[in-house]
Amino acid sequence: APIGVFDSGMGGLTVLQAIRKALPQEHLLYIADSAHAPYGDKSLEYIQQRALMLTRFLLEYGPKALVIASNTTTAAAADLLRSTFPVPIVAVEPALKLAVSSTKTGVVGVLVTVATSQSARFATLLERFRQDIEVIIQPAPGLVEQIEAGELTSSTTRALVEYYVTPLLSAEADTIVLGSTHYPHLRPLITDIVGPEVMLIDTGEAVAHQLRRVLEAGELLNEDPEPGGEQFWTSSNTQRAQQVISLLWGTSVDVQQLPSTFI
Ligand code: DGN
Repeated sequence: APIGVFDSGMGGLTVLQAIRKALPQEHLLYIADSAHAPYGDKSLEYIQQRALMLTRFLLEYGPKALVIASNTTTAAAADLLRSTFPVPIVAVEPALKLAVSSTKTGVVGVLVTVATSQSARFATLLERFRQDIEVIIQPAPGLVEQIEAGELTSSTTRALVEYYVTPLLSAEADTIVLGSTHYPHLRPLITDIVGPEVMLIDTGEAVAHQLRRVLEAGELLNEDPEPGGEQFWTSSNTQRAQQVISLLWGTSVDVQQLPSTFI
């Protein structure tokens, strides 16, 4: 059985990459819900409706597990999905725990979408860490759009990143949590701007390991020695998605259209 992964668009590919590395035998299904991206400025109800819809589509393939490869969707809909569907669901959350062990100045910046920054789930997460370190929350509207357009190094993208990281650096943050699965696509650009001494932390690997533990616990790991494949869907223009996904995934891939009943 496959593993279903979804995001508002291209961000979850950073998680998919980590899963591919940790679990080379598994067959992976991926939906980029780009027709509805970005989720970061949508309402809670909107994001929940999309999460329910995409999950219903993936369930048609009889997956053994699902991965919510979006911090925004986790914050808005992880509890709802878990209480609605009986399949194991692995979710992604800004990696504050890793940040606590990395920081020396005691100041950590967190780049997130507006929706994540306003969510109750994120507030709860923050409370667990605020005693130990100073956490500066930096909502970063616009970055997801740049990545969706495949603009990883343009001057507009650079100007946005500079604008968002400047207050973090002024406050002496030495660690920046990439709190949206989109942002690791900008790792080279961000490193170029903040310098190599600032740690950038994302959650792809942690999610892949968590998925492995879930599969092991349920005796669901694929023992077949053949490497697994990937299937991609988009809710928006397939040609455009094919270009951007191929760019970000690193090899040329086929992208199918999500059936209209799920868009
Ligand atoms: N990639 C998602 C996240 O991790 O928050 C969604 C970003 C978005 O669509 N705004």
